[in-house]
Amino acid sequence: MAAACVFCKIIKGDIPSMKIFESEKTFAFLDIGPLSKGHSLIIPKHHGAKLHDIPDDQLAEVLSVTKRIAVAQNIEDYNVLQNNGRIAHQMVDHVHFHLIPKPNEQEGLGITWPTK
Ligand code: DGP
Repeated sequence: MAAACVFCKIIKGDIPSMKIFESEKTFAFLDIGPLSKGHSLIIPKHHGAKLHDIPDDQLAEVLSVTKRIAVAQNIEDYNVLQNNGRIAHQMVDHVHFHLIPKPNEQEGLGITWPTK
């Protein structure tokens, strides 16, 4: 745990979040600024800024949980994204995997388009 880390505070419950999953090593919650409905973040409880800072067993479980959430959401199309460093658009220095559903564009807009 890192005292000043926003994601460590979320794990501890000091900052509220919409929790999806929690185990001994892994935590998952909804992104505060979702790019699509169900955009979630899956993180190791071990604090580390970048991918190479995380022990293999923690990384393995994070990826497995990411897959299980995708299956549970029943989504066919999605992106899994993981940023390292400012130039690569990492804003929170605690490793996290984004799971971003890519809804059918018509459904995503909430519009029923005519088929003909
Ligand atoms: P990245 O650019 O890869 O570091 O993405 C960081 C993500 O973290 C961004 O999509 C917004 C999300 N985020 C930042 N602060 C909070 C927070 O306090 N709560 C939640 N749920 N998400 C947060």
